[in-house]
Amino acid sequence: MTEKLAGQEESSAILVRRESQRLREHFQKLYGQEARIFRAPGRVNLIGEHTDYNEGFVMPVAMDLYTWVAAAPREDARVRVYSQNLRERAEMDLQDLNLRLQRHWSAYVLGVATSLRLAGAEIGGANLLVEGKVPMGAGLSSSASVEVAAGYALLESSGLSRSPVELAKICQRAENEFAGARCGIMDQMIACCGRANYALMLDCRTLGFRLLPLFSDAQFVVCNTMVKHDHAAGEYNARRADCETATRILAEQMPEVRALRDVPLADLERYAKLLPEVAYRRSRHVISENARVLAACGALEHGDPESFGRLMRESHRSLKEDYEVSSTELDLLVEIAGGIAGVYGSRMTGGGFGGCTISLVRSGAVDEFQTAVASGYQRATGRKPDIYIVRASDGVREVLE
Ligand code: GAF
Repeated sequence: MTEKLAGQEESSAILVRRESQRLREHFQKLYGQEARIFRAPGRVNLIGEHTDYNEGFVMPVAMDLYTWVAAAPREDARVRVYSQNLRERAEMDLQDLNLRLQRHWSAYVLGVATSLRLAGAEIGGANLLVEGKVPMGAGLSSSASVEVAAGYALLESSGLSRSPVELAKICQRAENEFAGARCGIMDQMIACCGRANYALMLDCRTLGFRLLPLFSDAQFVVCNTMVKHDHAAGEYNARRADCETATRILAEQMPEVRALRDVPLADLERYAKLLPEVAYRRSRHVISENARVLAACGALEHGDPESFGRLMRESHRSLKEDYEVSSTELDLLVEIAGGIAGVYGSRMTGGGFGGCTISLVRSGAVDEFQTAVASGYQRATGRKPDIYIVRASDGVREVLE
């Protein structure tokens, strides 16, 4: 390990210890109990957008931004939660599983408790303190990190365990049924299965995955437009409905089709006239994006950032023109990045309508990239973008420090 890296590891271990100590003390004040500490990461998707709910391929990385949960069991069957971000409390009785759909922060925790019970995990009551460090509405999956951290903490507090894939499914169900977003499985899977230094190449049909080491001489860098995707849930669900319409029509012609994943581009073109124009374009994005993820997997394995970058640029164009989930600010960040030396490619990442871009940058050019993006974006919009250099991290864990 180089001297600089050793120094970084040490300072991050100190920060982790300090953070968990602070949470333990806060928990003691809130509930008068000793807590165990857990954390689950946010994520950034390298490529493969809006493919997960079409049973396709995605390539996310767990980021070193986390939701932290302090937890301890209770004697009764209540789950009590305090959100440090919102300074609000919520609670539920585990005997009552009739939680109704609610667009409220507590759905991400109480929905998971309900979902765990519905999946047969006999969790007991618990006190929780939740503190999210993943920026909200930035497309870095703060919600899945809350769900997974809370779900893992609830299981552990009851002396139970579930496989990472099972926990991911339980959390996805909570988000679909109680938070009202018909999200796919990508975000929960990476929050559960992420691994330091690796990207996850995930098949969203089988939930089988491979861990791929990142480039040794290029870095992924995330730039935040600082525009939240607050009102995106309706648009997201509408995109899903477009894909379902297309799948239904195409399956009438090709009975083996279960999802857009099963449709070759040539067949989409052959039956294009049968589809509403919008559904055709949505399908063209999904089908071509799946092919791009498979190609990107090869580029990563062969240490070929040039090809990876080209695929990222194509992905952005497709998301902007065919899937229509980009925004003026996302397009601007991509355009600025495209004009900077040492940038292989750039694209919006996550659900869209705001949030972040991801760029692949030659290692020696990262400092200059950050300065140029920040000044270019600020000049054009008046907003200062947050910028994160991606450090691929582990999935949900107990913090023992
Ligand atoms: C959101 C969803 F939660 C994911 O499931 C995925 O569909 C993504 O948007 C788009 O790729 O993060």
